[in-house]
Amino acid sequence: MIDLADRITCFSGAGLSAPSGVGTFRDPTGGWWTKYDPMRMASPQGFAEDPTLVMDWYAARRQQIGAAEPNAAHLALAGRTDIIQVTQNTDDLLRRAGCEDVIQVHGDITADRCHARCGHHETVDLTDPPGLRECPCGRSSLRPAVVWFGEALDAEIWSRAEAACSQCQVLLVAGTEATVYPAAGLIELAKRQGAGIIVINTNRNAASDSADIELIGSVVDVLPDLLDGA
Ligand code: BV8
Repeated sequence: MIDLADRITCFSGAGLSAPSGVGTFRDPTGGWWTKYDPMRMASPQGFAEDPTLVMDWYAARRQQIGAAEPNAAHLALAGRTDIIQVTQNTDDLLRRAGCEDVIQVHGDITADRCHARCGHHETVDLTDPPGLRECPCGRSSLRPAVVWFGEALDAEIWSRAEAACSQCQVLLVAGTEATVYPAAGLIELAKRQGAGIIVINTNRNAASDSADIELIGSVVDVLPDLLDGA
């Protein structure tokens, strides 16, 4: 199916970065994950309630990502420049593995932006992440340049993700529980347009029903074999 396809898209989630030691939303690796509910922390309400706590939660996640290295799955995907990368992950591991263009539907944890959307946007040092800071515009605080629960996705990024998933002949669904919308809807969109759906996950889940082929296993074991040689 992959060898016959000219247009392949990979739609990935936290399971792609889990082997690099980056905590997922589902099976917390302990620490910050067990103490705080990501649904609360990654929301405007949570930020309004306790902005310092939210920025400390992001600082812990940023340090974890700063200490992480791209894994064999990231590298296998980077080796296939013919595959379009659409990811829910906000980390920079696909980029660091060599992917030039990653469509990040839920934003980018390696940068902060003005919460009042004045336009200010700055990269942060993942190894020494900032805490709560005022935006230079003086009207609001800086917060991670990610999409929180209850926030709209970036329209331009979303339309690129929709195009990549509606025009592909094969959609790889790698390491996602497929429960967060509208992102998870990309799988059905691809299926409706006739794409072959290949799900790679350590367990069966919401994406299983859409799978034409379901490969149960870790991305670091499955993807290098699946993708070797363009
Ligand atoms: C919005 C950034 C509207 C932040 C994230 C229906 C339609 C539209 C919206 C909704 C809807 N129903 C509900 C909603 C609201 C909500 C939503 O979907 N809620 C869910 C929980 C029900 N959606 C939203 O709020 C979205 N916005 O709808 O806006 C709007 C419109 C106009 C104007 C205003 C508003 C925004 C959602 C984005 C939230 N932000 N991330 C941050 O990171 O801090 S979501 C975040 O969680 C991730 O980005 C990702 O999307 C999600 C986690 O999911 P996964 O990636 O799948 O990871 P998870 O941990 O769950 O699972 C890991 C998987 O990997 C597992 O399957 C595991 O088995 C597997 N795995 C583990 N290890 C491996 C592995 N697989 C293979 N190999 C391994 N080694």
